[in-house]
Amino acid sequence: MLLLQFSTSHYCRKARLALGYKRIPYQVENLTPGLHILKLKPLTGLTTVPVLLPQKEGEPEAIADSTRIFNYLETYQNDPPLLLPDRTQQTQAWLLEDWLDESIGTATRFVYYHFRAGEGKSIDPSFSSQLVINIVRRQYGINSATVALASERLKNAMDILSCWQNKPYLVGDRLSVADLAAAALLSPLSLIPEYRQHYPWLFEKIVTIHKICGEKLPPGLQ
Ligand SMILES: N[C@@H](CCC(=O)N[C@@H](CS)C(=O)NCC(=O)O)C(=O)O
Repeated sequence: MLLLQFSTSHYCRKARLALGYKRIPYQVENLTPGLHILKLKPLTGLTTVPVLLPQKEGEPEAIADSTRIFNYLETYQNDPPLLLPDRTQQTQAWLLEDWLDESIGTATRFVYYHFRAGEGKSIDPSFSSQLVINIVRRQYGINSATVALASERLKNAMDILSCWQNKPYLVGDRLSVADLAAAALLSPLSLIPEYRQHYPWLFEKIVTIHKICGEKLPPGLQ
């Protein structure tokens, strides 16, 4: 299998956690932001990574979107499962996964790129890094007002997810799509001191899940 990705994307990390959890061998191809559209548009009709290419006869040519990749991997190899046996719990896990994917992963992006352009500029002040950060900020409309909204959304998310502190998994008694989505989509916050100070439990969970999945720890937690 081949995973088309941006090396720094938290949505690509989400797909890698699932591949790692299932111990499915795969390779990655790192696309260049901007040029990625030329490759992705004809393949999937979309412009986003991750995209998984199973490269096997009888399998789809390309699967775009991290949630679809979860579903595909579950049918490709269901052991160990990403889904929970109890229907009600699995519904809860999908609801959390969707909320993390559509709302919280985006809020993380806003807060992270704002940090990297200001207080966290020293992490990589190089011209090329700051250029990419500024292109992303412009692409997504990241500014003080939208970052304030995203920060509030993240604060709310931390309250909702704080139940995780007292149990190993977000839903049920084994790892699910909800845990993988949370560990990946909140991982960019590992570089931001304010989040590290206020929510140490979150980063312990992120480390644990990365270890379970055999995935390299995100920057800030290595
Ligand atoms: N919901 C999508 C989101 C993927 C996404 O936003 N990917 C970003 C990188 S983090 C991307 O490819 N952006 C490039 C673009 O939109 O052209 C998923 O789960 O795969």
